[in-house]
Amino acid sequence: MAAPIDTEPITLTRYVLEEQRKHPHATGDFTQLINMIQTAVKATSSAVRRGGIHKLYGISGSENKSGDEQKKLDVLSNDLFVNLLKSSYLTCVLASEEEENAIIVETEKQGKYIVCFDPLDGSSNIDCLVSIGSIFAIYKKSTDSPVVESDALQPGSNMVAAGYALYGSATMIVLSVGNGVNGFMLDPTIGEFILTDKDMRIKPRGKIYSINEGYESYWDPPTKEYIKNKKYPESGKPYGARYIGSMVADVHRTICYGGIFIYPATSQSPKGKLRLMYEVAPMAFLIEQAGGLATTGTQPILDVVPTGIHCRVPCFIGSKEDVEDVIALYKKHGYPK
Ligand code: P6P
Repeated sequence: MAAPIDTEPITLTRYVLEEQRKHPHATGDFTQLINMIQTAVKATSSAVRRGGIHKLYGISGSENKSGDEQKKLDVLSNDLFVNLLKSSYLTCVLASEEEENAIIVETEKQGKYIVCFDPLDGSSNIDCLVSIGSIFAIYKKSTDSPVVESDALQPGSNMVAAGYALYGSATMIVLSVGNGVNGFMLDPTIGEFILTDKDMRIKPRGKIYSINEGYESYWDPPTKEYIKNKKYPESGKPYGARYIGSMVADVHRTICYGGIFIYPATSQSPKGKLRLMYEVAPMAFLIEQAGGLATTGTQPILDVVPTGIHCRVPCFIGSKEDVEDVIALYKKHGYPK
């Protein structure tokens, strides 16, 4: 028996519209912007799920039988986000993981929003069907001067909204517009994102740590001591270890189950691997909106002023008390050096 059609669905569009009505001066632009992002996610979801059949997986520049150029999924997803955001007439700067320089939207199409995004994060996992995701952060242009790339270089504390799409066993958008965190599952039968996880909150302390243990020899002393404490606690049980290697999936599990996700500085990458603008800062915004914490070890992630659109930062994000343990260890080891 098919589930009955919900005649009163709280769709993502309806949720954002209701949030808009809480702001008397709202113009409806933000609602429209989220709708454009929704469309990019729906199209990316469709491509990800057809990937193998249409040879969209990590093959670059291959040609299908009809000679059409096959785009890699991450290139296809980037094209979708760029084209839909530009054609919204609501954006002025786009900073994408896939673009070396920020895209300055042509003057006649410019709007007040700046969107930083990783269109398909974890794309190295595509070919083995591990869950991947899209991540986005939304800012407002804060100057009246002509649009330049540096308009995007704002600290995460200026963020207007952030979200991610998880292309997992289902496709889900997790979004915060600064008023808590809500999860919306894509119902493919109606092509709408439906509110399924209202007011998502992260536990104050979890029982899971998530880090790539293969790089232990490269970690700094606070990280080494922290993970040792999780594996060999002075009292109580050790934490469980979970690492998918796809940030959106690891962070989503952390919000759902509690615990901590870590990509630390290493001797090989002193600033870590993950990028601030379109990976770490949006996830930090979401985690803190859900009641968690996000630090570089020595500084709140949302306070970090970007030095460039692809700058990297170490990150410890998750349950408040777990992240506070990390901060205490960095202080104990005399950081910042
Ligand atoms: P490592 C995927 O390539 C990614 O950008 C993130 O999604 C993920 O968290 C990280 O890199 C995994 O990196 O070095 O552990 O393979």
